[in-house]
Amino acid sequence: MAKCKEEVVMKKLAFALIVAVVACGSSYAIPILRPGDAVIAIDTDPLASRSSYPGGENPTFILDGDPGTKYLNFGGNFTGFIVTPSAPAQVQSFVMATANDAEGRDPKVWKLYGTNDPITSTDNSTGLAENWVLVDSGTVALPADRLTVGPVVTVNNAAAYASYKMVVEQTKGATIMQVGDVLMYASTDGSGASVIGPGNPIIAVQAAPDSRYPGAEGPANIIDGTLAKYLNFGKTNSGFIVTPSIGSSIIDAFQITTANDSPERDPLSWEIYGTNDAIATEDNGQGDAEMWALIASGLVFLPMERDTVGPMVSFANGDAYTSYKMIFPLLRDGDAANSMQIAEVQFYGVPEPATLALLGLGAISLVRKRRA
Ligand SMILES: [Ca+2]
Ligand SMILES: [Ca+2]
Ligand SMILES: [Ca+2]
Repeated sequence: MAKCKEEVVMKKLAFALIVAVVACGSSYAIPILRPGDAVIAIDTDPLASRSSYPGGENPTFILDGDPGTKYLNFGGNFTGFIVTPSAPAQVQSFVMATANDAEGRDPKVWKLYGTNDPITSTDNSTGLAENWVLVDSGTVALPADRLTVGPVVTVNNAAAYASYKMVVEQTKGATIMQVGDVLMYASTDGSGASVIGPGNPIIAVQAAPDSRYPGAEGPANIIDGTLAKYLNFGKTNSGFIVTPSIGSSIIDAFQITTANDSPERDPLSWEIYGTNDAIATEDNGQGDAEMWALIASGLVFLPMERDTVGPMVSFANGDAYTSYKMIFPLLRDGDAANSMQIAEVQFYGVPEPATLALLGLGAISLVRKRRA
């Protein structure tokens, strides 16, 4: 663990990019992350259920043909239901009716799954106990009007299934999901009788990633150059994936700036992984859609002071990567914290030669040669 000498040279490049050059052995380490780099939030914990509903707003109320009674799930995005029609059916369209209030809670992005397994998932579980086939997915444009039947949504489905799972991946924006009624049809145009109705077995489910952040406190804030923070309610094992626009690089140090409040939310342990794969993980995903190599891990003792740059943490690494994944398995006080948060992160390292030329850093070596 060779400690870098910090900021030996400051160079202002022609295009006004200020690069702090850090002498690290015989090589030059520069800040690798820049505002605007592609960055997403992740949490490596498994999918979990936070599904719950009021007793008088349980999922059976979407089967009663009365939009005035609704199913409301406090879990919000990724909540839904598993329903078993009286007989296996080939669902090829569905219709939803809006509930009485709060348009933001309406379903927007949906996924429909089918199974022929007996349903063993329990109410308010993840609904993953069966083998599910993704039938189709899309967006439903429910009307702003309340207690109103929405458009017929066609489902591309070639098979009959004994049970269906409808998941609302996104509401219209609220952190609660609700819907007045749901009807499913064997026809493609909503004609005929609904294949689901009163008396069919139905349970509430949610299989949600642990990663989630407030709209104004997203992962882009870790490289925005300001004290605006990134906060993830996933707490432990949350983090980010970043693809530096600087290109392929070899990193061997990082520095974290603490956020404005709540020191218990500060990272305590860290892991950094590298990949040369294109990033396929979605924002708020589990960060496992690529092949990752562990570069280094350890503890970081961040200052109690808020909005403060922490220590330079160095590690041994000789491998170049195009993207990095950093997660925080432990927080300063994970029991007291409701989230993980940091204001800034910077990686230090050496860009690949092609990138160095692009940055004009060849000029720096020339200057040094003349002095020698
Ligand atoms: Ca109803
Ligand atoms: Ca920031
Ligand atoms: Ca977590």
